[in-house]
Amino acid sequence: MRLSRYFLPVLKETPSEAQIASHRLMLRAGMVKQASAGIYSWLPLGFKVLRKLENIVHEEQMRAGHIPMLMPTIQSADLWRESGRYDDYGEEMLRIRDRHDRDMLYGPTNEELITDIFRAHVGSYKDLPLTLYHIQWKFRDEIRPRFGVMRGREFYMKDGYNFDLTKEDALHAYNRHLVSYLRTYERMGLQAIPMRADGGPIGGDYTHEFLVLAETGESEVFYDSEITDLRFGEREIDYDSVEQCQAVLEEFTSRYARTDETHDEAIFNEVPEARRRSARGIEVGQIFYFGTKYSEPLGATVQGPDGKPVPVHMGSHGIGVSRLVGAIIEASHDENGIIWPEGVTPFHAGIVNLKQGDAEADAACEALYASLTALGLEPLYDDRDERAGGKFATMDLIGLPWRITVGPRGLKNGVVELTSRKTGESEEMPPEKAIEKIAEIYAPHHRSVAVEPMQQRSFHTWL
Ligand code: P5A
Repeated sequence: MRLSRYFLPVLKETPSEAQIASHRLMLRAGMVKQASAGIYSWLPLGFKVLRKLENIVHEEQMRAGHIPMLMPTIQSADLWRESGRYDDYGEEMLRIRDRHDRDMLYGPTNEELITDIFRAHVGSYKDLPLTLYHIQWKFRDEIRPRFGVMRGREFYMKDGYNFDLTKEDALHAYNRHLVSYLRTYERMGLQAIPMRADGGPIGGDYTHEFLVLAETGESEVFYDSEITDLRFGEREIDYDSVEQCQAVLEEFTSRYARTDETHDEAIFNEVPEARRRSARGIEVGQIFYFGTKYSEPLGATVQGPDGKPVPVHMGSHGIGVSRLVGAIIEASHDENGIIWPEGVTPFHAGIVNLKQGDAEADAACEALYASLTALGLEPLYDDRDERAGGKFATMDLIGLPWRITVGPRGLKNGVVELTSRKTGESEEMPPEKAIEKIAEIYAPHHRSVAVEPMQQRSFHTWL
């Protein structure tokens, strides 16, 4: 993309309504624009990051064997009356009446709708296990929407639902989600710690939230500092293996880590004092096991091996995709702007032409642009007729991990400059070498998805 042809409405001034860094930077970098309280338009740069996160979520869900679909945003109130949640959900539910006076609502979550689909189409235990998911906009009429996309009213969520014959099978689905979430967040450059939490309006008393530690986080958390040393890393996992998934769950949840809702001072005090931490965190996901809470009232049963109908055991599992954009920035920025982790950056590298209009500099930039593009990478070329300082400030603000600076003086010596946004370190090298380095850096993020051929096909149709 050439910046002269892009739509990147960066702001010079810091918007006064933004209280935290991620909100400020998303507005300044022209990623979002508020449409009304807690509701945002995603401008091209923000939309690109949102799509990158969405793709990572799809890849990791399919890798775990979960099946993508799409449910609507508007739901009928009738199903929610069947589960008893229509009245329970309270003011956060946006209720709508259509022209026929039917009660509708903008879905805050989809347990009822998916259970209705299940009961209509699945009748035998032989069709289990089954996990369906979608990534769709949700609406919660939060009393205090704030911090930009972090606590929105309209927000983008991946929500998945597992259906199993027994509690044991459903707990495997729970563990499988925990493993796939650990992978998902690490690919986004984040450490998200699973912590025992409260079921809230979704229900069940077995649930973990995933928290990114950050001073500006809305949740108060208590944990054993040892937990921050754990990494999922590159390990291979068989998602069908009950033992392997259970082992990961045990590794990541055996140390004390709880949100304030479930915090227990007496148990916490058993952790050696030097390792006891209380801090704040951003909740970027939550997994639940709630048994037959929805399947019983909605009559979602299957015929068991003995021919008798049994209600299925269920759980639901959510990732806050739009909130993650803010969480990543909160975890990765400095005084000059955003610093995107390589796995989610909207463009792979920026090209800054120090002397637009100089034949040699223009030609070198065009050649770099063409080479990066040919490698399947997306460069952002600042081809505007602006002074160098302004171009650098924009690149720092929008946070691309790598910048190639091209100027007539360097070109005389056959070099360009490659700069890391994270460390600020620059190195001069011939243009071909810069391309080679960037290609090497991004190679791991371009790995093909190791999923079944069938799933791989459906995955590719997503891109
Ligand atoms: C699990 C999936 C659920 O709704 N039902 C379907 C379950 N869980 S949850 O914890 O309530 O939400 C899942 C994740 O969505 C994000 N989230 C939000 N993001 C932005 N603005 C909001 N107002 C908001 N509310 C929830 C969180 O990341 C949460 O973990």
